[in-house]
Amino acid sequence: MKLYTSPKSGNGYKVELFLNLLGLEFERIYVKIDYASNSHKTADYLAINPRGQVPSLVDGDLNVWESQSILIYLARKYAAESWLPQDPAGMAETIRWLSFSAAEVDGLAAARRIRLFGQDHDLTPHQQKGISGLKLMDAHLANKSFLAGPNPTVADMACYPYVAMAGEGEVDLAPYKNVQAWVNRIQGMDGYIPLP
Ligand SMILES: N[C@@H](CCC(=O)N[C@@H](CS)C(=O)NCC(=O)O)C(=O)O
Repeated sequence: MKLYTSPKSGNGYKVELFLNLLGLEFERIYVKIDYASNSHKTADYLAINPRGQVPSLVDGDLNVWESQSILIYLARKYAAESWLPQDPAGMAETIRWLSFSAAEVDGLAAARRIRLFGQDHDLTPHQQKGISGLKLMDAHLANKSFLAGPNPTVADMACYPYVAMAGEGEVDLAPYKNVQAWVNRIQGMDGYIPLP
């Protein structure tokens, strides 16, 4: 398998983390992202990922792009069922948090992008969106070890990177004790890797 990612990409990291937790072998290929020139959107790379973004996973003849979609692919193909529960309620709960990762958690990602890559956007609305998500997650995690129940699922992989790196977008995790405990739980898992 080949994973196209970039060193600071939280979306790439969620896939790389999951691959490591599953103990799967893969080749990491870095794509040099340049937001100013879009020079990474080459014809060759657009043939793999029509958005020209990272991450993309190539497994044999199959190109999978969009990080949540890659997590689902890996879970179905290579992981125990608990990573993507099959029962209707468990699957609905898991998919809900995958959606959440692309909504409120994406506010934290956008705030980080503005700070790290100097994008000329207003930070505050993205931080506020992320904070509303952290409040909701913190209440949800009060009596749960992981987002979709007692076991880790792809939902935890999807949400983890940008929540754990919220500080890089100047959002303080200190008020969210249950979120912090969840972050620590993921960091304690066998095969855990920090952002490379
Ligand atoms: N919805 C996409 C977002 C991917 C994304 O925003 N990737 C960033 C790096 S984290 C990227 O490639 N940015 C360059 C670009 O948008 O051209 C996913 O979840 O995979």
